[in-house]
Amino acid sequence: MAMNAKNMPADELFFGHKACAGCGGSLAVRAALKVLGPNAVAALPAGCMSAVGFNFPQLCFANNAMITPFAATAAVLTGIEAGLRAQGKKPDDCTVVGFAGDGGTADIGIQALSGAIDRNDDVLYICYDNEAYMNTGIQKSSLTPFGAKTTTTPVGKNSHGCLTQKKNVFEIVAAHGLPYAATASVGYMSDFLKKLERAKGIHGTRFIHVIAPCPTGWGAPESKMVDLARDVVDCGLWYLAEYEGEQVSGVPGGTFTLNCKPREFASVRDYLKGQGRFRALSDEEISLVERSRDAKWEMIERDWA
Ligand SMILES: Cc1ncc(C[n+]2csc(CCOP(=O)(O)OP(=O)(O)O)c2C)c(N)n1
Ligand code: SF4
Ligand SMILES: [Mg+2]
Repeated sequence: MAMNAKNMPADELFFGHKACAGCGGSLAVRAALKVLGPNAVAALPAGCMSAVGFNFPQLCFANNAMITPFAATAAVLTGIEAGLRAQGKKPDDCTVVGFAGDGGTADIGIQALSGAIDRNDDVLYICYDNEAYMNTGIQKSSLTPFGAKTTTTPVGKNSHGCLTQKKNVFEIVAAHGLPYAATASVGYMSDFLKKLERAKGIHGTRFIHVIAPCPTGWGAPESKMVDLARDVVDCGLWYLAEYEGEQVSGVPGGTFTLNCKPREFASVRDYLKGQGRFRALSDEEISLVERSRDAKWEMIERDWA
């Protein structure tokens, strides 16, 4: 039977950490390790999850875990996997997994990630996306969405928050033709667990991009984090999808699958206005966000249906 939020193992592998209450990133790491099990070997770059997880003498991982330089998550995964192989360990027994933030993945870590995919190293890379550099005080990354207020994209008389669009890392990664990639949300836990199980059972490089709200950076109550992680999917600003490369799907170029298509989109305005970081958005800017969502969905329905 597939794992879901009700039957997932009670054993905790990531606990006692110092994350803020309501942290979506820590929920993603905790859930992923329940699927990957105690033999998983984890690598985490500089970022909130390493900052809250490795506080000497308290290591908050029950499995093996280490911190990597900010840029080097995927390169360190490559090294760990080679080391385990040299020791005669079977990849099925111990998944090598990285947990990196949006900055650590889409900005400084993208070169190492691209290299690991190019070599098709047998590793699972999970990007927990809280949409800014949270650990250093909420600076913009290339996954910060249009309009969001951060300390480097302030809101004031002459500035309107983030001016750039969120980079599509899932499609950039899929364009490499790797065995498996997926998007997920901590608000759709059963879907996330299913994708983790799927990724665990595949060899070669796998990638999961999970949206993981942050009360501190998003300016919303911690009790609303799972709701926001659902709302962003329901209003169409984040889609749940999978890519299976040729070696898994057997189809030249691979296949994309959309896992959830809202019959009618929930309100983008309600999603945005529930967060302090978007409070200054004008009506015109909100309709710009809606138009860009609609253009994206037209592409999805045309190309992936
Ligand atoms: C080479 C280098 N540059 C900058 C830093 C400082 N730094 C540590 S964590 C961090 C932000 C990480 O952001 P993200 O990857 O999105 O993870 P989050 O903190 O949001 O979980 C930065 C800039 C560093 N550790 N190393
Ligand atoms: S700042 Fe955000 S991402 Fe970092 S620990 Fe707190 S809630 Fe989690
Ligand atoms: Mg981040």
